[in-house]
Amino acid sequence: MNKILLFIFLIPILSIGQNTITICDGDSALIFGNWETSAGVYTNGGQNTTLIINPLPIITPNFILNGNAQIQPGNVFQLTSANNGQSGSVWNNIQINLNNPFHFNIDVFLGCNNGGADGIAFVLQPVSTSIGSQGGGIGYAGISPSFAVEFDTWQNSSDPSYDHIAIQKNGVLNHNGGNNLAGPVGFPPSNYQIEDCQWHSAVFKWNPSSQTFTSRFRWLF
Ligand SMILES: [Ca+2]
Ligand SMILES: [Ca+2]
Repeated sequence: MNKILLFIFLIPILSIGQNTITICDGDSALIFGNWETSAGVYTNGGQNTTLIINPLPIITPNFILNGNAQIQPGNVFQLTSANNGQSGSVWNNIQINLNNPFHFNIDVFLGCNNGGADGIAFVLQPVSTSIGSQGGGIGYAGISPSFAVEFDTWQNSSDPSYDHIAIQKNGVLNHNGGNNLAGPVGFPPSNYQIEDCQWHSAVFKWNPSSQTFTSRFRWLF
């Protein structure tokens, strides 16, 4: 079947040594030796740095769009439209420092048709801002090293029959091997098909002190 692909990636922003630093809400920036998360002007006595928390991340130059990805009104990245054979990615071009925490809360729209595919993934990777994959690869197949939270809406060989979330590493989507770090888990109730024409909230959170990554997904409306 010729399937459409949806996938996403947002790498948190880290900027050092600039007079003005813009970060996404939830990220942090190193300013004069301290990791700051609040907007404001920070000083070391002779030098000032302004930190801006950007509530509209699509207007920053740090996001790189590939394939069929487009910016849509309402601060939205559309990775693919509801047509066959599409793929798209959005990467942030500044790498995050995992010695520091991040907490991203994004909204996800997974379509209106259970016959659509293949899903979306939140991916951390240091390789490139121009890579991706199509179809059942959900955009991150073959990217190594990488860390991906997939929202898989189409059953492939190792997938359960229902839509699911799983955490996979190194661009391997097989849920039966050692690259499957968590899941797959279905969407309640009763392993629901998630293409419900609704926006959903997804949270990705990293705690370097406890070395714990947390992902949450819920209905917004
Ligand atoms: Ca589905
Ligand atoms: Ca799949």
